[in-house]
Amino acid sequence: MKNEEIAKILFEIGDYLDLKNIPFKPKAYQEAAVSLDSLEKDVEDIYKKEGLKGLEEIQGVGESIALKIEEYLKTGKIKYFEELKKEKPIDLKNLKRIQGLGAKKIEFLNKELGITNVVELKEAIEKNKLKDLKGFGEKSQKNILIGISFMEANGTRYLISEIIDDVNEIVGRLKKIKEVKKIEIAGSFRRRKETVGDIDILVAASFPRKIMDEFVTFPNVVKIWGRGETKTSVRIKKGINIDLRVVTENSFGAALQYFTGSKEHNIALRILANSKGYKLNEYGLFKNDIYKAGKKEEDIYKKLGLEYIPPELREGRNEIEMAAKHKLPKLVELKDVKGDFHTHSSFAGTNISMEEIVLRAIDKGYKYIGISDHTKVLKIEKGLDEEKLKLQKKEIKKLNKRYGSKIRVFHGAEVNILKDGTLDIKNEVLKNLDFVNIGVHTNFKMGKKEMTERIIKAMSNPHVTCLVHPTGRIVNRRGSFDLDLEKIFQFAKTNNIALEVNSSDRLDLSNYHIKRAKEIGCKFFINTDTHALKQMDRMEYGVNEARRGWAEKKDIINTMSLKEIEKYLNKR
Ligand code: DGT
Ligand code: CA
Ligand code: CA
Repeated sequence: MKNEEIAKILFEIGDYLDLKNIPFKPKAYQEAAVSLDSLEKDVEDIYKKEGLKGLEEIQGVGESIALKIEEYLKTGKIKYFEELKKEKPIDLKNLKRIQGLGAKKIEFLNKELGITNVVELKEAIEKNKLKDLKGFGEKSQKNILIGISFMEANGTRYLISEIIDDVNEIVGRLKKIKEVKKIEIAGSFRRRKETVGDIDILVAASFPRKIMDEFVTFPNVVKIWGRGETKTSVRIKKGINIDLRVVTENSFGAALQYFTGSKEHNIALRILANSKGYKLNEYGLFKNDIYKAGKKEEDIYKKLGLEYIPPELREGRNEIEMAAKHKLPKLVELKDVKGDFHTHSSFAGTNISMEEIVLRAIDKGYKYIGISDHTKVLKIEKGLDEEKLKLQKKEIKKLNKRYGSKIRVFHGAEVNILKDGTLDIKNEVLKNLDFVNIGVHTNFKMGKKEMTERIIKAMSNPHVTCLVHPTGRIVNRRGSFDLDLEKIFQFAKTNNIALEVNSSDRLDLSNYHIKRAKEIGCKFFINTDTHALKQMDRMEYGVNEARRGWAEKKDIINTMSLKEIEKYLNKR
């Protein structure tokens, strides 16, 4: 699907127009980009079937943008975009990834200091040049530098959601080669790590050369790093590298184990194997040079006296010790999830109506669904005030009447935690909501003590159900608040406040924190934070993160039956 790549370009066109101080147009491009990115149909299909007219029916796409999409589909380029880039040779894409830098500031830095890319920006900061600029200063100079380091440290890794379509496409093509007997994705992808550095694909086959020959000609491949009998490495259009390894069927399980990693897990496993008189490598498990296992991964763990260890747990924490005692958690699964408590509707400004959310939830087989629009202070969307929440309550009642035999709709909100720890909706209204999510959306930069007190104060409100995206981090874009999480977790446990595992690019809480919070005894919601219908499907990423945090079904509140969850919510 080309939806995403076109959306990215439209977004960038908006940015360049913004730089040029052109009114209205930037927003139009960005709206079209968001709509294209969340579109479920393949834009190329739409164009093939319905032509330009079909494109114009996409929300936010008018004639001029439709023509540009057509041009891209036909030529792989948009001339207008190329010209804009030429006119303003600024590396907007990377500069914008730095936290705290928007188009306006970038334009200003370009005008004042001639900065066109990240390297030049860094040099300017090193020479202390930003500190005396209007609108910047010492503190913001420091923050920008932190933003650059964060980007540099994280920039070359990809979220699984960003690359999954490409990976599936390649695996699909490999499967079609008839010599391929078995195929698995190994590495960090199989461990469902939140970001992956490269993709490791493992194939069992007897004629590796034939497979390598075809692999390097796949349409997505843009560069060949190395090509051998058993291993070939390429780069695909998305920018990520793929290692393809071909092994024999007898070694497939051992190779899968080895290349799944993590390195730390493998080292610990090898030490255990040695202590039991075995030798373990990517070809198999051997005793006195005699092959004992290796065809199936499970057999290796079994022979070593271990319970099977799911890939998500293989991080070299204490999984081997627990597997030896047969005490691994029974990890939560996607199919255990019976509803979603973080969705944003058109009632507060998204493009999806409450009814669409409900229908989609029914479609997914959910037993219940929570609507949780933003409140007042948040101006990005039209944050709801007390009066609007009351109106929304009536609408939700209607939905429950209409769809009550299939699903229960819960009315909630995502209420802002203000700077002083109070909430931006009055208690008398909070009281009447079915659930109350609270989250920090403003004033991110606070001292650790202050921020911790702020959040704890907010959690002290008796109507609160769940603290959403507790640390504020966004993978690859922004670090977490300065926060005493241990305190927050203790308080949440004592006061029965749930914590969110947010399935969007936030992945917040992260797996380390989930594991720790679980040890303390906290409970969680896994939510999608949906702003576009398609995003309701990203529940699996939150489930992945929860699994990596050793969470079981009983730790996750939205795996309860409808009856149980009604009781749970009523207890507030
Ligand atoms: P990534 O790609 O950075 O997201 O992380 P991984 O875990 O996929 O790492 P990668 O692609 O370098 O290697 C894949 C797996 O191969 C890794 O998880 C474990 C195994 N492996 C690689 N190098 C070594 C090594 O030096 N020793 C051991 N024991 N295992 C290794
Ligand atoms: Ca890898
Ligand atoms: Ca690799």
